[in-house]
Amino acid sequence: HATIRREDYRPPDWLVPEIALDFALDADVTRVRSRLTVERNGAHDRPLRLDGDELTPLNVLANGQDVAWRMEGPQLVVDIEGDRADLETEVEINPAQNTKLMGLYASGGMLCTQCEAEGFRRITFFPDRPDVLSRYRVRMDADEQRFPILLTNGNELASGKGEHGRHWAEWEDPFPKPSYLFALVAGDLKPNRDTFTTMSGRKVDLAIWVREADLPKTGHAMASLKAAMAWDEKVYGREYDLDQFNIVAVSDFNMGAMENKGLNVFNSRYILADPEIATDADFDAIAAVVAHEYFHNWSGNRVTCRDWFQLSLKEGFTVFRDQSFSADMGSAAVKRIEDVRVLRMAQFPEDSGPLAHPVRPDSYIEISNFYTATVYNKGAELIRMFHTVLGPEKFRAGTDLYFDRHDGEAATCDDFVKALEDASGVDLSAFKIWYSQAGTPQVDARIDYDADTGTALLKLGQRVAPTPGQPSKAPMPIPLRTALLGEASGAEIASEQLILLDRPEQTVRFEGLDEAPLLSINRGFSAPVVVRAKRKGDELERLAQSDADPFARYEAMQELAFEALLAGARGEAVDAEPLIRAAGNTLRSNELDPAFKAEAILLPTEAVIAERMDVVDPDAIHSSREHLRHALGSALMDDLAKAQAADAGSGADLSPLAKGTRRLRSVSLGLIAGADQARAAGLAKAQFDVADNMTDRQGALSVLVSLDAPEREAALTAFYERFHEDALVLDKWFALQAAAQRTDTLDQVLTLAAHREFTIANPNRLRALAGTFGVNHWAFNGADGRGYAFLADMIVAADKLNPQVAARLVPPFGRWRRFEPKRSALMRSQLERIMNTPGLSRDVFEQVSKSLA
Ligand code: DPP
Ligand code: ZN
Repeated sequence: HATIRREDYRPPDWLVPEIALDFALDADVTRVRSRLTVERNGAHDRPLRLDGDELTPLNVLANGQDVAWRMEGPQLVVDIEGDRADLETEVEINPAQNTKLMGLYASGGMLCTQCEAEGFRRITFFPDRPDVLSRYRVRMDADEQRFPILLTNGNELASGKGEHGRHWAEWEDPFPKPSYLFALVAGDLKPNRDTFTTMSGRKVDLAIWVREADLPKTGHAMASLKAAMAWDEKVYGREYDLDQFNIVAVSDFNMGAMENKGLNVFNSRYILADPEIATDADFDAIAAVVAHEYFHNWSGNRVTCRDWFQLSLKEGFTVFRDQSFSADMGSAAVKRIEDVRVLRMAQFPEDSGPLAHPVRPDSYIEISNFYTATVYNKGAELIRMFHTVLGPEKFRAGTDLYFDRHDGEAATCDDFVKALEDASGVDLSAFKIWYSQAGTPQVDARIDYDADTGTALLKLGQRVAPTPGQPSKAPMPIPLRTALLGEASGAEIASEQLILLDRPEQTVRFEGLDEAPLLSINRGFSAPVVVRAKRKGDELERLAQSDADPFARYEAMQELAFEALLAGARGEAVDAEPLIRAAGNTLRSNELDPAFKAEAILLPTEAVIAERMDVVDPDAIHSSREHLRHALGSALMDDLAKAQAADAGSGADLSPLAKGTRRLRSVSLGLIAGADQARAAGLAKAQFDVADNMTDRQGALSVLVSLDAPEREAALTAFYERFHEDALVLDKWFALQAAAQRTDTLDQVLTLAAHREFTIANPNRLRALAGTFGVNHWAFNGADGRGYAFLADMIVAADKLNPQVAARLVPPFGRWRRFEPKRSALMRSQLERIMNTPGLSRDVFEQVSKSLA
């Protein structure tokens, strides 16, 4: 399998300013005829090379004449006379047998496409790279009864009836776009229609297309879309540019959603919601993903990527944009905590393991493997640092210039930074190392205080551990929002400043202090780093109580929890009292909102604790965490019971207060269960039984699944009977059981894998069972290695159908070097078993070979 390198980038030999596609659609045999207008790009005599994947040309014509052509591997190669030609090809494809879900495929009776990153080459021969931008004209022809709705990018020009019960439609997309943004949908769909009037007064027709029965569940997605359109006008000055905007929900989808120009295609889990079937977190995720895909219309579509190494140009920026949108729609503080939690759970392990890569990778074997937390979430943190350093006005001037300068172009990460620099007059060149250097920096901080002179010296140091291909690291610019609090007063005695740590070691001096300082550093998580601060005895407890920055306050609670958890995991004496006092004060506070309280008392996950251990012993980590849950639960039982009993009102109330109250209910229930299983089982079953919403129901069940109580089976059965016909809710039923903290979780997962409703062909179902189990730290890492064997079996089986989704299951194995020797060997042998499987895909090969390297 060949490695593609960023340094090998060359501009395309041939451009394709126009393409006309003609689809005779059918589930089993779809005929695709395409006519490309090709133009030689620069002076050269190289042939036209068109990418194909599992395609056989039935017919190739140049300027209407037969022409000599050849296949070189999967590529169609044609020698073209002159600098311009019309190149026609014809192929037949089989959507029903397309289990990779890339290109044109069938899902639940409809036909749909996924082309990012390299799926268009499975539909027709084309230079399938993002720097070839074309104007598309598309004709679709299909059986009217089976496929009454025909959609593609842009605007519809004409439609009509054909013979033999067929009908057709012709569309045109006026905006040149790369092939990865092409989309087509044909099916029996019904629209939820609405309109949006843009800031310049243009009316846009909006439609969300779903199966008729799902129409009542599209209201939240539509409201989110309209909010996102208004927000992008207000915050970024970006207006929508077509007369229509269509979204289609499909139930078989590799990703979350896809930003195809004017025709977003969504995994149905990010569209369909009502309080009966969707949790508050689902509602929030829908708003975020709808906004994300909409925001791509500018950050990704109008300005696209030159090559796939620049993926973070659109993804990091667009994640930052959707995070800011969600922050503005609800509690910014809680949103920031959630985003950092995701970063720590998904990105930090990536950055410290064998699959570590920079935000702008240098090489890949299969680009699908680089839709990662590093490219997305660390990429967003990088954009956030630009925003922090420049301030909102200069940042906005920079993005205005970026969109203006590169509209209609395929740009690079360097182009983005250059636009920020040119608009702001600020030199950001030092920050570019964040694009190229992998690994999470560790910042060490210590304060030396001299009471006589009222002076404090903040001593900072940084280092980045080696990552694959990058044995030695350079210092990085790390912006740290920092303040000092008085040890006695708790007041801010040195107001917040932005410290730029850009050398290996640095000292910052504070003067005129009249009391000993406490250090509040990396407020708001201003840099994506690990901070190790040398703390005084009760410093964390004081910060947890007094810090005015909500993130720093949360962080102090997390650090208190870590101190206890790590001591327990190492077999040392545990002092849980500081955390118990801080959590008690948090629960009893009249100022803090319930959503913040829930975040603050939530213990770090076992996988995150493992990240902090030199040698991972999952049993020791699990028992340490269980002990701490027990200690917290017993000490705070009354406060927790009160929070669990709090009335959140109607399940239809999606206000921040109602959502926060529900969240705190279930988090409290989890801690109660740590101390008193029987009491928790009773409370959980009651919460489950009276619930009028999925948040309370799922929250109760997520606690019950780990208990040995009759209520467990009763609730699981009731849940199944009520919801088994709803695929998205059934996914929850599978996932909840795969996440259970029990000694028999693997056995239950094996039983579920044989359940008649389980299938590896549906990505959501596979992720619900195998994906969830893979991140169930204690169960997956069972000492006998059967968990490893199960996941390896799943990867091998899924790889035969859908390599992209199979490869996503590999990362938990990448931790093998960190584990105690027995588990380490067991994990490694499963990786080797996968590696030795005949016919392994490029996707899984890359992830497994890198994990073993
Ligand atoms: N659909 C994916 C996303 O929006 C890839 N573009 O992030
Ligand atoms: Zn995206």
